Amino acid sequence: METVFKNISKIKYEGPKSRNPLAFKHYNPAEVVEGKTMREHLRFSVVYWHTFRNALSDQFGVGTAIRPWDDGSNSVANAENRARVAFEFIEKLGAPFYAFHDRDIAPEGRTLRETNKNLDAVVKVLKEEQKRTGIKLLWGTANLFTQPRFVHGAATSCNADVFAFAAAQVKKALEVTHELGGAGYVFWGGREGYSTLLNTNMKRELEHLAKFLHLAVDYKKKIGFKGQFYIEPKPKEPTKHQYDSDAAACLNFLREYDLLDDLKLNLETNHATLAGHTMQHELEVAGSAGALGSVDANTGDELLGWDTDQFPTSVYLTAQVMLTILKYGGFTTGGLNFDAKVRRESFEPVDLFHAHIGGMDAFARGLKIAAAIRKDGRLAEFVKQRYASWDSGLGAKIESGKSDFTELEAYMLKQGEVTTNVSGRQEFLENLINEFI
Ligand code: XUL
Ligand code: CO
Repeated sequence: METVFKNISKIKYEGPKSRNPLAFKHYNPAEVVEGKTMREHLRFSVVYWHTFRNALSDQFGVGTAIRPWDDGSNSVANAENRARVAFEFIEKLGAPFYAFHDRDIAPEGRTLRETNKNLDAVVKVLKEEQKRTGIKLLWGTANLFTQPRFVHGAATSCNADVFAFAAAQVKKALEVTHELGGAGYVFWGGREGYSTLLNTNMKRELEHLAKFLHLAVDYKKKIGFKGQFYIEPKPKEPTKHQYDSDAAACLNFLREYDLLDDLKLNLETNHATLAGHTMQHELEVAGSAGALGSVDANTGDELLGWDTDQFPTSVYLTAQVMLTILKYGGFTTGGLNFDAKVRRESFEPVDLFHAHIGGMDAFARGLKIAAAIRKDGRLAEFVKQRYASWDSGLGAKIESGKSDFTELEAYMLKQGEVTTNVSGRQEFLENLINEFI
């Protein structure tokens, strides 16, 4: 099948000198970096919601997107056709994965039964297209935030019936993700938070969220779904305070409710920004806890304070992200999922190609730069040396639990003062990174 993008041929790697806007300059899928191909390292994924369902509206204006294949209706036939177009796009782009919310692939019906039937019809098409193209599902998820029933949240709603509806919806979403061979499943708590504490029993809501996730883990085991579960941190939007606000808060929640063995984190760059962190910080927090699962690869706008979900173009950012991902051993089940949309002004179908090519090239460069920094070794050596006082003598004794306050006091009383501090050399290190960019 080739219909919609007939004027665009398969996107190829042409190298850094190419001036073809519809070619990769850096993403060379078969090129080996640190023993793995770029394709294996980066595991790019196209998101269904932004790329095929986002009309590009904003707070002040209606959607601008021109999508000739979409008849604008909520019919199942339109959804099925859209699914085939989506695969044509992903195939031409050469991304190995995609991700979806249940409600962006198929329309909601009048009842849950009808909705499930709609979903089954589109899943059948997705299954055929996955088989035809070899494109795989990185993760599935359920939209538990758009429909008005979720006004007070889903698992954390004050209304037990809403919890039940959300459970039924996630049950079905897990079944279809399993059927499509999904490598993972994401929980993003769209409205799991609060707008005012005046009407909120926070403890009870958190317990319900934990209960919900435990029930999902139980069901996953019951159906034999082996994909990885992830929780996706975000501090605000749409609620004023989301419970899963950042990587540290998520890990604390998972630990408190005995869920740490079953969920890793799906970290999103723009969410890190909203939380007042860098993406590298979030990756480091997750990585050091053994919970770095997957990445929603986008970026925000420094001048706008909301979740703009832009495609990543900063090589400095991608180099830092890849440096941390490589440090923690690279992706296993996860990948770089473009949870990103084109700007409202970029309304033509070809813009979808430009945006993804740019993001893939930015990450391919980031990967190459990170690998070069690691090969050079000076950065890692600097960090190692910085902690050298812990490798022997008193430091090693403290780390191994063989010292106590009495000994440390005696040691310091003898020394009188600390005379061994050296510079952190931040500027030197920033210059070092720039040598590679
Ligand atoms: C919302 C967001 C979601 C999740 C999946 O900000 O990032 O699209 O990635 O529900
Ligand atoms: Co996301």
